[in-house]
Amino acid sequence: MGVLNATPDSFSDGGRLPTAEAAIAHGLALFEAGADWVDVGGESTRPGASRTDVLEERRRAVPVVEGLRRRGAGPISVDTSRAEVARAALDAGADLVNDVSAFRFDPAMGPLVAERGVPAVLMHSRGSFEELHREPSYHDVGAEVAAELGAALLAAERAGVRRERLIVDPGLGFSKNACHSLEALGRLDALLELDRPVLVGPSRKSFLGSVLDRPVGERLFGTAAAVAAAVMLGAHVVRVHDVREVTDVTRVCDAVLAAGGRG
Ligand code: PMM
Repeated sequence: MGVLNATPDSFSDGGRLPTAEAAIAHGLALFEAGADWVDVGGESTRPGASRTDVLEERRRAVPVVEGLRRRGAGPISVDTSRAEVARAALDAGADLVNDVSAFRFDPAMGPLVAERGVPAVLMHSRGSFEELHREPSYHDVGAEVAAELGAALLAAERAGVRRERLIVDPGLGFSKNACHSLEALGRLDALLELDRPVLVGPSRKSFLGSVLDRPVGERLFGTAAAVAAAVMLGAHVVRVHDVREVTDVTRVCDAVLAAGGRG
């Protein structure tokens, strides 16, 4: 899954794609580089970010979805926790919804995803938007993240979404300090028990910076290592900025797994 942030302020790539045309060209390049899927976002969730105006979020994301679709590219997800933005993006041709709040922020999100019959990513986080990067305490990160995502799956099902359309994500860097993120990644086995595909987003994140003591621009090998760990531990999808390089990593991991490398 390639990351396409149409935002001026995302933590690692904010402001690099100032126009819809630049974002569309980058999205096409991500597919060209090997992405099976591109994730378009119009609101930064970086530490300290405040909420983007909903009209502004739509204005950033929807033309990019529309432009990619017009050029025949896809599948495309929209990275949003607002039903209004998700609806407009789905109308413009998005195939699925990626919600960092697992439908917690907007009560209309579950019913929308149910009505449209599209897949969705439920990412683990705790608290409000402003609290996304607060560090809650955990006794057992793996078990608690799995239990809370299990509850999110049930809530989505209650809203009418079919369980087989849902993907779960431990939410590395959200509501977690560096140790929590490493533990959530190391305990992917707990998420696999939910019997849903698992998506992991380690790309350039600060937990890699804490292990390596490197700034955001120097975390490619760290990202590659986290991706390799995730795939070998059973992840099905990885969300990354550096698609060309990471595709080599996932292909080699897949080849090792196919050769009998799993445990
Ligand atoms: N991380 C970010 C944004 N959206 N969505 C999912 N499902 N998983 C993630 O880990 C995730 C996400 C923040 O990273 P970015 O600013 O580089 O997009």
